[in-house]
Amino acid sequence: MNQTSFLALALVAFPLANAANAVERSKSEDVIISRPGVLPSAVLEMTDEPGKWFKDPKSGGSLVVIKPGQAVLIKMTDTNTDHTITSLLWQPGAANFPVDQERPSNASVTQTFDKPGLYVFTCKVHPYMLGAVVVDDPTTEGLDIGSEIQLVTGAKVPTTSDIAKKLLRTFFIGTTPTLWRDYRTRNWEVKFPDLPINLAGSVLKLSALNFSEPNALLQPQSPGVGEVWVDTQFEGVSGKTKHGTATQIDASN
Ligand SMILES: [Cu+2]
Repeated sequence: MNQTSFLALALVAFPLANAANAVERSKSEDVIISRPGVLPSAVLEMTDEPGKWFKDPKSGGSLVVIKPGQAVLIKMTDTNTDHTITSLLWQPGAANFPVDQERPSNASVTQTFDKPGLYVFTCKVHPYMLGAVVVDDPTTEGLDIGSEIQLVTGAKVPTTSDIAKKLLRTFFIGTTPTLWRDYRTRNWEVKFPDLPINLAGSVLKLSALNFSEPNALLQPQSPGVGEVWVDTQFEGVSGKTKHGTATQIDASN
């Protein structure tokens, strides 16, 4: 094939491939959204925006609160990449759980939640992507986190345990860029809102999980050799619309 006919083929094939994608995309979404009797009460939209990987279009946050029996639509209409919608932790015994899309795609999910408590989703390709649903029983005090959480590792832990509190902290820090650690400041101050949460019937404020840690940089004991490459999909750079950087560091300096 000569160059001209290759170019012509590429020009024809490219829009066709895009059109095929678009058709498939809307088809899969339509099928899921129009599932009889399941109308989502909230939406989490997967994005390429650092921290806002699963974004509630209403609040801009990564957590939606619904009532038992309601459904959430998790959709991938605002991302350039394929993902999976996968449960990271959920309520033990909850119907239709865990959720796991085996392969990355852009297929949406409408998920119904019956049991009050916390549910966290991630993407198997990008495990830092986190989004949460709290199924809140309106008759109880505070936001229902549940009494236990089932982890994807197979372990089941009480929500009052240190590991559960660590996971809560990790979720809220990971999805709130203003809480990310900044070594230019003296201390890493993590302050959460005074939001009442209900852990196994005991109500405490999310701010009880606040902490402060010194931002001390440790000097290596022996000089480095060669180069270190730091690759991040989080970092924004002015003038670039897509996030992500690769930084080369001379380890001997
Ligand atoms: Cu992903």
